[in-house]
Amino acid sequence: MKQMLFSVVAGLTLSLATSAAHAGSDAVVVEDAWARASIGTSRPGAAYMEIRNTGDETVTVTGLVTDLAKMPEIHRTSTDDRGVSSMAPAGEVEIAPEATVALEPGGLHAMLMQLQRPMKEGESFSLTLLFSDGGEVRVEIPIRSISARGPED
Ligand SMILES: [Cu+2]
Repeated sequence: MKQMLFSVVAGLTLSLATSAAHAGSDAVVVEDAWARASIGTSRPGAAYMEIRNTGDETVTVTGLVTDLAKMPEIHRTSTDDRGVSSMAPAGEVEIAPEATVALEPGGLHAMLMQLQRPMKEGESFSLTLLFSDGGEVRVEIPIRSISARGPED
């Protein structure tokens, strides 16, 4: 009897693990990541990408980690009614099921403060997105030219 109970429990655990494979941050896909080259390290860099939630539950980005910058943070640029733009930390970023959040010039972006080395065109760096469910998504980000405006430049 004890033996049978164990196998039922084991089977249940297995099926839960299988269904969780495409839920939460495991269901996150990052596309079109790019960054602009920097002149040096005195000013912060920025990176852009599309973060798509292919799952059926909301996911929350809680932070960023990269060895390129000591203080990577998601910022939001906003423009007031006089046309003056400013930016501030965006805090946690929620992505609804089937939704895509774009990090793009003039909007949300990954701000790379305290650069540890210059961002050189043609090189790439890795950036890890941290999620509230404990998951991490690592993205390799190609560095485009200093005048790039999108992932194809
Ligand atoms: Cu910023």
